[in-house]
Amino acid sequence: MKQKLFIDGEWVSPVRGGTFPVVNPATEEVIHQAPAGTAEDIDLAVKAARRAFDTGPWPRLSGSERAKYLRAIAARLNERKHELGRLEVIDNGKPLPEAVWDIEDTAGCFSYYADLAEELDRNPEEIIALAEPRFSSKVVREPIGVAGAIIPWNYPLLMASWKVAPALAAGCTMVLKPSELTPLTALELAGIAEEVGLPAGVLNVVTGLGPDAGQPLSEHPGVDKLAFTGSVPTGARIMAAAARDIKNVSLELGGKSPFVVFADSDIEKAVEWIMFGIFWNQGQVCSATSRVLVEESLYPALMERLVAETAKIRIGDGLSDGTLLGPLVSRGQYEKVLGMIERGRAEGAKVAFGGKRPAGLDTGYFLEPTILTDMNEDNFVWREEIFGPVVCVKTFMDEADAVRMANDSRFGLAAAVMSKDKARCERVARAFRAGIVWINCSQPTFTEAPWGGYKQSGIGRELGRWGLSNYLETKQITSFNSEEPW
Ligand code: TXE
Repeated sequence: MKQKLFIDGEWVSPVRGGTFPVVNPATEEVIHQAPAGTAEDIDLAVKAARRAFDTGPWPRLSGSERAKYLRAIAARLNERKHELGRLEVIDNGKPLPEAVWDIEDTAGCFSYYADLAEELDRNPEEIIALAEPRFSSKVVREPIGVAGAIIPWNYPLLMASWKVAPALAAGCTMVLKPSELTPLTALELAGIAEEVGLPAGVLNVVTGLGPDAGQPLSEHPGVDKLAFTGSVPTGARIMAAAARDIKNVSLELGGKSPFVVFADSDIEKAVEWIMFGIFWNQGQVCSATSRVLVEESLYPALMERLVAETAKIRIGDGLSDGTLLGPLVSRGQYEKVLGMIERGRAEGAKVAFGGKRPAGLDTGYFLEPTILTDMNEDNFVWREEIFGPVVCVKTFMDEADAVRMANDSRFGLAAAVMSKDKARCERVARAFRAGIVWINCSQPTFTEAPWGGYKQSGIGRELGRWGLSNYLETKQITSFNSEEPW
């Protein structure tokens, strides 16, 4: 495990020399002391990224040349996926197969943006048709500059790749600040960048606490663009900091994503997607299927099957064979989720399953998979992001009722609908006020497709070509081509 920050191609100790403990959430043991970067380290990192952008080779390389580095990073990630997956498990708590899957997706993200970097060479400019024939105009895309990325703890390396890969593909340089809860794999990514010979200053990784390292990064005048994934209050703080010198921002914030299940649905399939949607990654997923809306006539049968299947989930250390549900990421998150369940009960919700620490697991931030029912629409648990393995189930009367309830949220990240009636699925999909909509499934995520939310779920889109656009400026170059006077 790395002990130092990665700034300007060098491994350096934080200027103030501090560290912070990294805890394995399954055992509650301190497994590492990570370097605690502060404003001084952020300043050094931003200046290094600035030099690398303003005078270094990186933005001046062709897209195909940059793609070679991205592919080399992808190859190293794939070679080390089991080792990096284990590191992710002891840092975050997720089951090992999920963690290895994350690393494969991370590598896939670097490969995908390598393709898009090459495509930049194939389409270097776009000619614009002008009504005025004496002029001609073309549009070129250029890297936006120095990007600051602040990322969360639920998919530590994968969330890094959603920002690092498109930024590097575009020709930007970057300062990456991982979550203090899961700093380990971001430092490994820095090691991989060093191994593949990425020029100094192109990728800098500064670990540290949010207010000590994240805040100075969001306020630094040398940063041109901020990309953030995390909570709404922190996103608002970052946006306010960015407003001071009009930095470009993209934000991926929370969600309270509905899954509308019509009565003609196959119950087994519905149960499978609900469980995948809310228990995968312990429900610590921004797009988690946290509100299930079931057509009234299907409710008793669906609940019976959902409770029966949920009872079979094996809870334990993510490194143990067969674990399906690991611990929550931290004591803070564990207490927050338990507190929310209590508040939901106090406001009238019933616990159909779970709701407490599993018997026999006295150490670690373990929580039973939890199903809540019978809450009012104004119940806290129905309205607020829980970010744990807790699903709220309610009934609806008809399609209009379902759409109204689904959209009655300050969030709009994702939504899903299940029915055998294709026309109805399409209609409901269009009616959802959400950036990601699934039909007859919930959660599958593809690097090629745009990811991001409506309303308070954020601004902008990651992944796909939209993700690359986050890191590109658009420039028009217009020429006057006539010998006649204007
Ligand atoms: O998030 P924060 P936390 C939600 C989820 C969770 C809650 C709190 O509901 O329970 O947020 O989690 C950095 N300036 N999501 O406290 O604070 C911080 O160091 C700049 C949803 O972990 O948003 C970390 O790197 N940066 C979400 C990152 O912000 C600051 C994923 C995220 O932390 C900062 C995670 C500051 N002032 C939590 N303060 C999703 N959408 O996927 C903190 N940070």
